[in-house]
Amino acid sequence: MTTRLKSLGDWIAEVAELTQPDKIHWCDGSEQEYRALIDLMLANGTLIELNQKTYPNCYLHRSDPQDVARVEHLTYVCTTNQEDAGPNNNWMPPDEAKALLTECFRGSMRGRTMYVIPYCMGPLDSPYARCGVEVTDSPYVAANMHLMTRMGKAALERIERDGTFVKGLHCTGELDPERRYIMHFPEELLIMSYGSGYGGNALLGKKCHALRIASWQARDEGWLAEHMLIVGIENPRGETHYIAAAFPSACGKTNLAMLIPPESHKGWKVWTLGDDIAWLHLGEDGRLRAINPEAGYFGVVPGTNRQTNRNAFEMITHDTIFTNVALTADNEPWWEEKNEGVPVIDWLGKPYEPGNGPAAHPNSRFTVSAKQNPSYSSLAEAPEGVPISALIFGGRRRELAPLVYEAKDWAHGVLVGASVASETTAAATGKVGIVRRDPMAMKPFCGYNFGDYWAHWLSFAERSSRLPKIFHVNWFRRSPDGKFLWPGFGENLRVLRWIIERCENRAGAVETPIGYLPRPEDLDVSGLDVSPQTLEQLLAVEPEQWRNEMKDLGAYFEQFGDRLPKRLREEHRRVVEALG
Ligand code: OXD
Ligand code: MN
Repeated sequence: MTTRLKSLGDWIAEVAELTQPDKIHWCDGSEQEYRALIDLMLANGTLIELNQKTYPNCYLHRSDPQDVARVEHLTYVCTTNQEDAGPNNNWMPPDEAKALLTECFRGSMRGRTMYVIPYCMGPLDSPYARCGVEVTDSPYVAANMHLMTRMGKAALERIERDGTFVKGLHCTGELDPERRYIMHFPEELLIMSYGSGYGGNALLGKKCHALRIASWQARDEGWLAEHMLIVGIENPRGETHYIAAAFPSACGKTNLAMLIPPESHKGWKVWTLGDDIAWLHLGEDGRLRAINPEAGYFGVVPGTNRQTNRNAFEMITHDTIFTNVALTADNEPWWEEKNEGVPVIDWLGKPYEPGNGPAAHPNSRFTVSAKQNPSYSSLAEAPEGVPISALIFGGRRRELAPLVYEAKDWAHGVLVGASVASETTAAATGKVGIVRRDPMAMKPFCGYNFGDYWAHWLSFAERSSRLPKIFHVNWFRRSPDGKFLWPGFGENLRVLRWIIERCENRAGAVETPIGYLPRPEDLDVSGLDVSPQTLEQLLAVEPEQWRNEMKDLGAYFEQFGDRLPKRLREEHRRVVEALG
């Protein structure tokens, strides 16, 4: 396979000249090709075959122990003007960044095969989909891209028709954490990633393209690329509302996206469209419509069990690539809170010793095609996407944020999104458990200045009067003695139900300075081990804590200077005044 698109052919020739691979393989996306990639990795030891009786077509990959998460401090947005990347991004002048990376890439594929992966983010026939081509020397990346994107022949045909694509150049390199760079050049629709094989750094369709580059394209073209799951919630009357929800990494997006209604909610169903990224466009009717640009899940494994996420638990029993999990004596994958089996080999391949820390890496992952999900929505492939009734923001906060609240209007909702803060998790390198600001859960992913991004969000109110309502949730609030107040997981449907019923003007609420909250009687907690006192704690708005929060948010906003939209400042002031 080659291409009739000259710009693509020329770019591949240029990359091959620079990197000097032994062979060039154009991926066609076929099952035979996937099989051959797996066989190659089994033969060279990059993959380990798992128990094929209980886990057919499942494999384990052990990454370099120093290459297990996204590296935000080595991720750059290289725009001509530093102001355009904003204080929310690391920045380097494009020429300097390219010169640095060109030296890394020079001759870097000698002795290796270069895979050319044409891919399409979004359904192939969707006007909202956008394409890219990733060039990589990693068969692990090629196999993961097969599961995560629509890649190969059909994507190439679309690229040739469109005549445009995002360029993504990836090389595994020496895996030296000191020589690792994830660079974005949004003005040229170009990504260069060197020195890491980890998903978020190396599967360029995901965070690099579908969020950082796409958020830039979206601003230019009038849409939004967001770090959001998409689900359909069907009530017992057979009506389905679609919602999109943004949470920082490893805060349970995959679990929420595959939620199984609890016993108390017979007749309710949850349909998954996406677990990580949503592209949102205004439809002709003024409603916001969502597509999931991805075709698979790259989910956090630890914590997945029959109770927390039965759909995922079943989905990953076949045709799955595991990365950095532990092994049982029966050669089955094992992870913390799997609640069955016993680990004997840890994620590093060493005999498991409880004193050495967790058996599976806390950021160990599964890669799997979305089609394996038992709750996969029949509209997941709809080219026009689904209409969104509610947008939800959430964070992992042990105090302050109540279980749920509703923004007063769109502009206030933008403030609510901009105020997201969360305890850090193992999805990125660095300290875990520190509260940091993560506006719209996009801190690591917004490809331009947050000030301009909020202005773009605000502008939607001028373009439509049928926008979704905006909410904030916090499943992670704790009692003073550190216990989670809310049971979470399937029971989160009770909160989603209030949200949906608010969208239908059928649920009650009380107005507070931070937004509308359910009164205790507005939430159905029947059959739950949640006492009236606990519910009160879950729904409490502590003015003193909120005054401090707003002060902190105000100080955070200052760094955006003139780029901070006036309207956002006004919304902030309004809440501060209401808090007294
Ligand atoms: C992810 C992340 O992998 O957000 O989805 O880190
Ligand atoms: Mn994510």
